[in-house]
Amino acid sequence: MPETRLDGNQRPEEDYLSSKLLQNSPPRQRSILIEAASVFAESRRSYRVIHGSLTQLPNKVRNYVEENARLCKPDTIHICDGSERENEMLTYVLRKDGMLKKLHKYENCWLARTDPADVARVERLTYISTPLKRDTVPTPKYGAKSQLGNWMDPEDMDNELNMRFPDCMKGRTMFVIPFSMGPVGSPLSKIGIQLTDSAYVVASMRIMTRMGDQVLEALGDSNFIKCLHSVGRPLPLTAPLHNNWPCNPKMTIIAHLPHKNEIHSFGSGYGGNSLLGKKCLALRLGSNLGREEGWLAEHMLILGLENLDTGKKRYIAAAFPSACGKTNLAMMTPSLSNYKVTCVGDDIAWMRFDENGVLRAINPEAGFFGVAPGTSMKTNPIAMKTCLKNTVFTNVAETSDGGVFWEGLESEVDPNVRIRSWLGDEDWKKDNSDRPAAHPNSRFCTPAAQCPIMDPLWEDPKGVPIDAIVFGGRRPQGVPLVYESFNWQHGVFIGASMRSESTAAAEHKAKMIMHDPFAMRPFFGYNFGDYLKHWLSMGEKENVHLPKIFHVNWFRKSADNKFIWPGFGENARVLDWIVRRCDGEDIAKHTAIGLVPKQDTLNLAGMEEAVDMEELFSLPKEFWQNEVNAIYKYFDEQVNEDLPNDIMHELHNLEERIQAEL
Ligand code: GTP
Ligand code: SPV
Ligand code: MN
Repeated sequence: MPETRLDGNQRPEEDYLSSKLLQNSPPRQRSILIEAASVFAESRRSYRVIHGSLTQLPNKVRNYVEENARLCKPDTIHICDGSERENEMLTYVLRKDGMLKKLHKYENCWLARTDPADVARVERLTYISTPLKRDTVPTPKYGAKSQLGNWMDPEDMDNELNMRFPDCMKGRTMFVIPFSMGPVGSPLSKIGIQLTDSAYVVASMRIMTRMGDQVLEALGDSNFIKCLHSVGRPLPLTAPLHNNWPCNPKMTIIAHLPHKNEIHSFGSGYGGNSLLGKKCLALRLGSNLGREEGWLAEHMLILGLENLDTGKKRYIAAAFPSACGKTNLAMMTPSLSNYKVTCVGDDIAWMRFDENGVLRAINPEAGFFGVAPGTSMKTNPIAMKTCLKNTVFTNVAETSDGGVFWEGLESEVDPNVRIRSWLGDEDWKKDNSDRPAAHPNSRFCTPAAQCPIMDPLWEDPKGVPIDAIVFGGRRPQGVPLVYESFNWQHGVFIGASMRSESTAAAEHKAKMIMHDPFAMRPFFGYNFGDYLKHWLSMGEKENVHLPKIFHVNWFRKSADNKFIWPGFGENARVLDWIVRRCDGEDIAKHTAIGLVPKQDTLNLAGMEEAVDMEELFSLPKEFWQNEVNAIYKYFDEQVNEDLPNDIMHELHNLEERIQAEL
């Protein structure tokens, strides 16, 4: 019996098997009939399975694959097993297609350059479709456009998807990627099946998730999250590709159907648009599952902080918007020698209270998709050491000795090498080029297990106990280095009122201060008002240990437009203050916006450069009045009737304190 399935709704061999004709036939005739059926199947098949076997898939997975093969009409199907051999095959194909180039300077490292029109997440084309609009987004006031997500009616969504997916994989291979977000088999993990026509996506998912046979075994007959992805460029091509990178920016859509646990992504091969386990599953659908099942899916790093003097270890989760420092903090080399940082995760945290009331977090990912520019031996030596083998670099510049280059590596690159920019400019030089060597959102995709400071518990299915939650963003003005919330509810308010300067991680061009509550603005899977209620409800649980909540800002600038705080490893001084607060030390003083370090309680011993602490912690009254007004306007216009009263109450209180105390 061939294992290949048919292009059509029926499976003739099964029709035959179940038919009266077959049942009533004597055994010899029966076997002839079965053979005839398989020959018939062979003649009608529209694709070949070139790797793996459909019959070995759990039934639900097989049906999902076949259904979408009929829809997308790939030439061939490749079921990923996650093996080393398979990866070699894939990189071979990617090299042959001109999508990957080997970086000879390092071990098993690759460079991909995308179509310059496909370089970041596309927030304006990212949709959530639910029968009721209000389940996805609050209704904005005054006819304003929602900044808290894009909703689409399910029927319209159906039409949009039907305009794109039929025949979209013609001439290509459909890869079947079974992947687990979280350790395989952990009760906290979720399994997805991604179908994609991009081998680059397979190579990346292999690094970013646990992928392959063991996932199918763990899945068995259970349900899974359905993730369909196509670059949207069937063969033969009707227009040439740029950089051999297939994509279809005009038709791009990233669609989420939480009520069906489905993701449909079309037209982009880049990062969060195409690696569907990451933002789509782990955050957008994840936050929905978290609400239903009583946990939190957050855009947060998780780090361990050990005090080497006392041996005491704490875990911290921190939410900063995209390209605002999560990877750097998660891998930091502390400038305080009595601390050691270990990394649990750099982008996403799934957290829930365990039976003892302890908030436990897992990192659902298995790799880092980190911002390359700014990463150097000086700023983040751990990331540099992590990404020099088994790594796929995307849109960085290359050096003539087979290495990589990006902004921030100027003093670490051999001055004799020539640089080829991400756009292919040969002999790129800073002084005679008006464009950067690497795209500002260029990335390294590297296995977490390679990171020299991974926490021993990073794959513990129970998760690590969280003592502090930290919010932060890029705030050039007005926001101090660190402050602590008065309590959980005030902490939730601080998360809700986060703002940050836009970055290259999405399509926003100008540098502007955007509201980015909980660093989740592009990633909310459901109505932000309900999300706030979910967070507030955690504070009402009985017999739980609530983490303390803080806000940090590494990015305050002085009048001459320079960062006041040196950041990176020096941020350990702030973490030190945070964990000492968790220990209950009397080192905080009240201000209008929260608790800040008492005079001389931030450990500044041995700092190389003097920092103007007064400026760093100053709270200009006018700035904070404007801030409060901006938050009022945002809550009123954007969250409107869905804003919980407790949050409005916190804003009133902040306004009053600013009036009275600043
Ligand atoms: P995503 O992967 O997009 O979610 O980003 P991220 O939050 O992990 O940001 P990442 O750590 O990659 O940092 C983004 C940029 O900010 C890089 O260019 C860093 O060099 C820079 N950066 C990170 N931490 C600091 C800091 O403490 N101070 C300063 N000045 N820059 C920083
Ligand atoms: C982010 O933008 O927050 C990222 C990169 O982590 S991406 O995977 O493209 O979403
Ligand atoms: Mn991120």
